[in-house]
Amino acid sequence: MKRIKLIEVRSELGAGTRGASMGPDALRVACLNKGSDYFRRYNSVVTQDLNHVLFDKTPFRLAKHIDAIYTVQKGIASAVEQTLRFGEFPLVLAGDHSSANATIAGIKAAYPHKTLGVIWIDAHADIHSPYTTPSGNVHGMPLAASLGEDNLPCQRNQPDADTEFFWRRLQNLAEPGPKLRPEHLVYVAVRDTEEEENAVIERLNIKWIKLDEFQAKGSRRLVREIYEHLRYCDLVYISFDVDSLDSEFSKGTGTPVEKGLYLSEAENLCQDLLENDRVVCFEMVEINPTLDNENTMAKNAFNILEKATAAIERRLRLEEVVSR
Ligand code: Z70
Ligand code: MN
Ligand code: MN
Ligand code: MN
Repeated sequence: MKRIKLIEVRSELGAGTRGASMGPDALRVACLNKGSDYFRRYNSVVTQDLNHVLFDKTPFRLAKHIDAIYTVQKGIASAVEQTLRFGEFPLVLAGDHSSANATIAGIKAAYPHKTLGVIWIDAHADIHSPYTTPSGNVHGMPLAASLGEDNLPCQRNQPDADTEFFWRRLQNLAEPGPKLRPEHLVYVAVRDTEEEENAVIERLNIKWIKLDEFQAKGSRRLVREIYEHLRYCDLVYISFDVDSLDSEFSKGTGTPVEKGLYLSEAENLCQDLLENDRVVCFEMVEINPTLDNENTMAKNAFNILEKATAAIERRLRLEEVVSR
């Protein structure tokens, strides 16, 4: 790949609290205040948002605004696919985490015959479906959509036919069928889950690295283990939800959760993960400046983003040398 391209997703339709659509802009402000040329260095594309529908009451109680989210996701998937086809590295800065289903679909659309691994750094497992969701917030569902999983053994809701229609569309975004296999998914720092999620994680035997294991082994060793687990994957996508950080550093997100990553741990983790040449996409989500004080969340996230980006750059330069 030649260079990095930023894909900015100013949507918050999948979140339960308002404001995450301003996350990418909060990162821009953090960049300007730091005197960094980050957002001048990279080309960026902004995908279509439909945030005006937030002023309407959604008929989809078990997957709020899923009709508009489907439209937003088509835009994200096509931007990610185009970026990869153009030989560039898509770095997605999104509002709410429902975007990740579209990012995954876009990667699979660009590389239909390759096996994709996903590293999910988050306080949450985001593996609910409309059949199990406690909230109806679609940012709690992207992995179930990508896996093609409904988790019917744990069913506790009965979505109506229209909800099911759009849920199938999300599961079949860009191309029909599941985009991800459960053995190719790794959770890091996930610590706030519901019973239904625990059950499906166990049934599918998904690898789950908890904080104490990360801290005991250290980033380097953990990263080696993660890539060993993903050894049959041709490509890897890394999804970074800022609520993976300890709540001390993440007041400016919808649901801060205690006992999370320290800033330096997140920086090292992202840096070590991104040095692997199978990584084709990185995403950062869920910054909500309206819940914050003095843009602290975005400042913290921007520092991580700079470290992550530097690791991608090192890799791209190496590839360039090798290909010459
Ligand atoms: C809960 C639900 C959630 C944030 C995802 C929470 C989901 N499991 N929260 N991202 N910030 O409602 O599905
Ligand atoms: Mn998430
Ligand atoms: Mn989360
Ligand atoms: Mn919870």
